[in-house]
Amino acid sequence: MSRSYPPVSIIGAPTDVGAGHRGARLGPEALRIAGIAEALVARGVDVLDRGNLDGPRNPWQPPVEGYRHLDEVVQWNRLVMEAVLAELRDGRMPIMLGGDHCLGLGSITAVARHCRETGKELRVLWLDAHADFNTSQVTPSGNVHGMPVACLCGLGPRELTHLDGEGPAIQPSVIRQIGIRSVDEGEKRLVKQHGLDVYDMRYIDEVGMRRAMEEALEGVDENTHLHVSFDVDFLDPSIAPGVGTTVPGGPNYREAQLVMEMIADTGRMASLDIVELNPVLDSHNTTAELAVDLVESLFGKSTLMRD
Ligand code: EXY
Ligand code: MN
Ligand code: MN
Ligand code: MN
Repeated sequence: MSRSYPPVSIIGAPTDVGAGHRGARLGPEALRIAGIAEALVARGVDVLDRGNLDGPRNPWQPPVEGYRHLDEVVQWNRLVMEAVLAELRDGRMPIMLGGDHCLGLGSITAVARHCRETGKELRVLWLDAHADFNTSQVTPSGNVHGMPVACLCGLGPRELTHLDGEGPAIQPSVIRQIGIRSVDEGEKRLVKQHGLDVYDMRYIDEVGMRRAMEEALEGVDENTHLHVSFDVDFLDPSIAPGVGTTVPGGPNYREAQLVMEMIADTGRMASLDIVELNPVLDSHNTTAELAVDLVESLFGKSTLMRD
């Protein structure tokens, strides 16, 4: 029996204020051109494309006290938070098209608030080559796309850790990080200190993607709101060159599909970010097309033979 999905709202957040390369601001258009909306409609999903949010331009300045473009990052994240929360309150599934990964902060702050309002248990799957757990003290770059998980857990400037005016959005215990293979030295100490649940590539090599995902999804049930934050640099650069921060040794095509298929099997995904796609670095939009292919699997495409 094929599954039915809640209505989806696509929200474009075209900015690279949190990144060290420019170009992720073009991500939403590249994903639209790769046919993200049409692919979901073909899966029987009701899709509304809300267009793009309109935030500040990228001033392209060096970091100040450990953060680049903090004011702009705060403004973009407020916009994302409000847009995502409005969709959730309307009973829709927001798909936030970044933009760089600093926007996961706004998106997940909204999701966490919605979970508090509805009594759902939040589980965040952070698919990424990076842990994104830097702070201004340990960051090697000052780029806020390397910090959103830390900010969500309360480590960072108050404007970001209290984005919705309340406390930090989440506890580290709600996060499962998959595909990690690049963590800075100071960041590593923080990840350990805060007990993040990390399924790094070494672990995936040793036990296989299936078991890693079974563990990451353990405990997900009918009361879970599953949020997927998909940083496209999660994928091996040989299949996904269109990102600013490639790291070799990521999941291959089938491993990535399996991740998405196992998420689809839970039937609990209720919000999604697709971030860090940089069309300037892509070749013929192939990375965007791969991202759309994987989104189709998130919506049950590859489970066809098991229906
Ligand atoms: N850890 C590095 C930094 O903080 O500068 C690189 C972060 C890249 C973050 C990306 C997109 O996930
Ligand atoms: Mn809901
Ligand atoms: Mn990231
Ligand atoms: Mn990354």
